[in-house]
Amino acid sequence: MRIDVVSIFPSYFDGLALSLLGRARAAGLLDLHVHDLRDWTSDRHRTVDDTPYGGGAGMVMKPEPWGLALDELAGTTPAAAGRPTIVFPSPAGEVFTQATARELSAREHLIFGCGRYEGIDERVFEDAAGLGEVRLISLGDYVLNGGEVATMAMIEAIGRLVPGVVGNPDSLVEESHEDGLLEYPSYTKPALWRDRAVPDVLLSGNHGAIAGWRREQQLERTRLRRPDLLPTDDADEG
Ligand code: 6GU
Repeated sequence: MRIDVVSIFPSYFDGLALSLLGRARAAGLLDLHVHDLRDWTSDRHRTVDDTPYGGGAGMVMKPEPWGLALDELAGTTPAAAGRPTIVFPSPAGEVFTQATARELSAREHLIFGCGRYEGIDERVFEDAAGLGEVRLISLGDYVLNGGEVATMAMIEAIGRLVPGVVGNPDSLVEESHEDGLLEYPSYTKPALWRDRAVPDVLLSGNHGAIAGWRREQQLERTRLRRPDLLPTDDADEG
């Protein structure tokens, strides 16, 4: 998979050289390129923002550098891949979930456009639709200062689903959100720590009982912490 990121703060993405994703990049599984939006400006001050038409607080990102950047990067889509998917992190977008991560992990070429200030001139999104599939995606209902941290989160969630990135694929299936429920609690040695014992069933060697206990724990935690994730009880309706 090829991933391009456009940002006015490219050093935010230095962390992608670390750990699992760093290893995936070194192994050639993830071809990640980070770009400075100002490289597509041509004025002496490398200007990327201006005041909003219609007035209001803050600044808006100018369309011209974005248009040039996206034209150029869409031209780097691997020949076999067709058109890129262009993601603009935005609190006004669709909410990112594990299903979104799974969907985007199957793409050959992702381009992330990180906005700052009050956002990007709306025509950039319309214009980019001529280059590929445009997605405005939010991490959730709170406000960040720009798209960089959201892009980091999305790249990590997407990248670990690319085949080969996570060494043992079994470890992908027993996680929170993969089956629509929160993950069961985990324990390791010692069996007794600060007067707290590991649940007996986990020491029993009874695999059926362990699987049953883990399922109950998943349901109970999901009921307590994230009841919105549980299937609705149709029997109560109509
Ligand atoms: Cl994707 N961007 C910004 N600026 N704020 C956010 C967000 C994205 N998701 C949640 N808050």
